[in-house]
Amino acid sequence: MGRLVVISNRVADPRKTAAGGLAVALGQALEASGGLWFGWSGRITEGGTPGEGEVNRQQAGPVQLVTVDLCRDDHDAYYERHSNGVLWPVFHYRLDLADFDGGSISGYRRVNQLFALKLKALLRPDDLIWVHDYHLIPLAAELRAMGCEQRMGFFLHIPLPPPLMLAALPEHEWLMRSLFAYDLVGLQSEADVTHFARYASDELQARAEGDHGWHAFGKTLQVQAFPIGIDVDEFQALTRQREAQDMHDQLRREYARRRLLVGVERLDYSKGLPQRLKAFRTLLQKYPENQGSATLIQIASPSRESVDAYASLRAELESLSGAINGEHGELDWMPVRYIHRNVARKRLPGLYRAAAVALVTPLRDGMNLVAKEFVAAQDPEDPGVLVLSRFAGAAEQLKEALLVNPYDTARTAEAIQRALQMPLAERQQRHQALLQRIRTHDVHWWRERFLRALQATPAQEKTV
Ligand code: GDG
Repeated sequence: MGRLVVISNRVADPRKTAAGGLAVALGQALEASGGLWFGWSGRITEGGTPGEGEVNRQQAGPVQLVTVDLCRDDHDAYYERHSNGVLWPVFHYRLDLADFDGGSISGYRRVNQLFALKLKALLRPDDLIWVHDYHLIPLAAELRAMGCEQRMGFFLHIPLPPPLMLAALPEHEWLMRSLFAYDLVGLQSEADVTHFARYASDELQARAEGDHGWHAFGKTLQVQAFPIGIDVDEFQALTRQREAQDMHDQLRREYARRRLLVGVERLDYSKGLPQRLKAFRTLLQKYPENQGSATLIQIASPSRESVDAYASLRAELESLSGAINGEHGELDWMPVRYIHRNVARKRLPGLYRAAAVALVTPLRDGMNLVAKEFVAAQDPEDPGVLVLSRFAGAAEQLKEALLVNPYDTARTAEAIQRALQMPLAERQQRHQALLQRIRTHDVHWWRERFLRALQATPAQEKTV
């Protein structure tokens, strides 16, 4: 394999554990090839010129980290308004939350051009290029326009919606056409691949070619599902560490005679948090044995606070958890422990392991790694139960979870009750099957499968 070049909006130092499984997994592949990781520095410069940015270089062992600063205008337009204000909601089926007028296709494109220009100067002819996520969809098209002929792959971490939903994007044709500048596009689930196929044939008049190929604009693009996983070994090692064990022991002591449920996510409207709290409230109302016992620890870590939809969601969650505690709380017990703060990664496995039930109930999610982390952290002798939304990409794989429709709060409450009462033998059986699945399809499997498929793409004319 040639040198691997990874491009993503944010660049993490793979040597730091806080970076998480994806950074570690990509870091390993980058290390093996003496690779390069390129993206935004996280720095915003005041008063800079749009379309320009300082380049920073740093060496992390054998891996080169190269980042670009963005001026305030570029950052707002590309990242906040277009990527997070338009693309994120549309790709999560939330046309109602997309701020189409506030979006900035020109800012989005300008930053992709800036990245392409800075990256091009660093590329070698035999590099293997792997671009990540919705911020950078047109990057390959920009690189091709500058004459780059390397193999290029793209992985979309979020869902790809059905064609008529994508068609709500004023520039959908331009955006989807720009995918044809890649040699390989990886999506999280088979549902996403089906949506791509329908879009490609209906809107772009592309022709299917072979098992995964789509031919249009004189090019063939391979499109396949590569469901992302976690580093199970790394997460289990984290589970055995002191911080996680202390967290676990402390919670087990505190909840010795109670039942603990857990939810962990960024505070995001895709994650179904209000629906989850409502289902939990129904659980307390409908099954009174949970009164004084079932406690939901909900971590909703701060995210994208400058986007309006996130601020109103935050207010809604505060009001709902306050209402549930007001209605059901007792002098010595509160049903919802709602935490709008970031929890240290080292403590998460302890929290997962102490819980009898995890509620992973997004309205739409590319994959959802929390579901997999929860499974990895369980004690196989006495495992907790995963309640999982059928609308998470992970539901295609994790069939032994209790699958729910999060919009149906009554049935979700029933599923939570079933989870709380599940006999040990059934819990063990389900957990064993889930663990085997996340182990076989871990993040290393994902990375290797993607890179192998990228290398195997046929050589062809590169311009689109
Ligand atoms: C996108 C897609 C896809 C969460 N709160 C805290 C914290 N986390 C960690 C979790 C997990 C990660 O963040 C979240 O990953 P998810 O997969 O659940 O969700 P997104 O952030 O939306 O990720 C998603 C993923 O990309 C990968 O392709 O699965 O569908 O939306 O690792 O543990 N970590 C710490 N404190 C927190 O408070 N330390």
